[in-house]
Amino acid sequence: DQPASQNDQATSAEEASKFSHSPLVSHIYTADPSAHIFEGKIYIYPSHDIETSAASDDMGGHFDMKDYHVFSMERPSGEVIDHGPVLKLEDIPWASRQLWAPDAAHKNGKYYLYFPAKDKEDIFRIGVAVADSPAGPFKAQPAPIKGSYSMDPAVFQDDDGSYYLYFGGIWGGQLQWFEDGKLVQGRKGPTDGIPASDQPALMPKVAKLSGDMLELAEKPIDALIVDEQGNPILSGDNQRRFFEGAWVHKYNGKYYLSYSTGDTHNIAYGISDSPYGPFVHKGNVLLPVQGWTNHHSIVEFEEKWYLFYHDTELSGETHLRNIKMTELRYNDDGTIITINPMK
Ligand code: FUB
Repeated sequence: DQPASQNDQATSAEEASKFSHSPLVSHIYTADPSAHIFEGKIYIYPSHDIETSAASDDMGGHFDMKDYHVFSMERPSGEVIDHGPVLKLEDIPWASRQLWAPDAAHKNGKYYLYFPAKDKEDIFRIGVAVADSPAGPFKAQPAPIKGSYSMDPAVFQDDDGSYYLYFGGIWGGQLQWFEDGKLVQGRKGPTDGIPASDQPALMPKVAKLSGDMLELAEKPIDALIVDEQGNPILSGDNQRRFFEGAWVHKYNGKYYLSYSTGDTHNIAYGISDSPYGPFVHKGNVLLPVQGWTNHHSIVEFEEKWYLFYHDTELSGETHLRNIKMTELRYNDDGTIITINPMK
């Protein structure tokens, strides 16, 4: 009934405030946290931000990361253990620079780290590295995943044992340079290839992973994000269109695709009956945080849901971020209660 549920919400909000606004770690800068429950613990796979002399630009040159750390916690608000570094740029044969937002998956006793990096031609590709433990160390495959491009990989494991790879990001993520999976020659800048504002926006890509988790089992297709009328979100609809940082989770049998809107700094989401979409846009999971980028993951642990995200509280610099977590709650109709990180 109404009063009880309002009370419940107040209690949850107080609990949530125990973790929100506190960086999970402060000994290094971390960003883009992808969280999973492996072996009964919370594991977090973030980017490792570092100081750089690279210039700040609309292609994200100032995100110049060179390795990955993994973190674990026995429970929310528990001690955070740093297991890194677990994979270094110099040990990835095909990569040249910029280890951006990773994700991880588990299958048959092996752990897989999916990560973007620029190849020797300075084009983002997605690689995979394998470990026997969720805490690594991870060994990179000799080449990137065939047919992969752009960045921000996220792997969703469905209840039937299928794994789906979502990826893509515009501007510095280079998604706008590709058509039908092929690099279009001559595209160089952050907006070369971005559709006109009255045309459908570029969408995140989705493909099933192969049984060995190392390849795409099919050609990536658009994970379409549509409005309530079923029309694709338009390129000029900056408050709702996909920019980067796709994440998929399942709640009450429905698939939720959440993502960053980039230059409007929201984490928006849509809901679908299928992991391929179309995802009907429903609103925002998270409002803008301190810093330009907004990047998140959503995971269930012991029947509560958590949002992992980052901001720039520790440094005040967009490229030196710190990961955080807070509780995430749903309305009775399955929509997500928007989190305002500034409150
Ligand atoms: O961390 C580098 C890039 O910044 C990520 O890949 C994007 O999602 C944004 O957070």
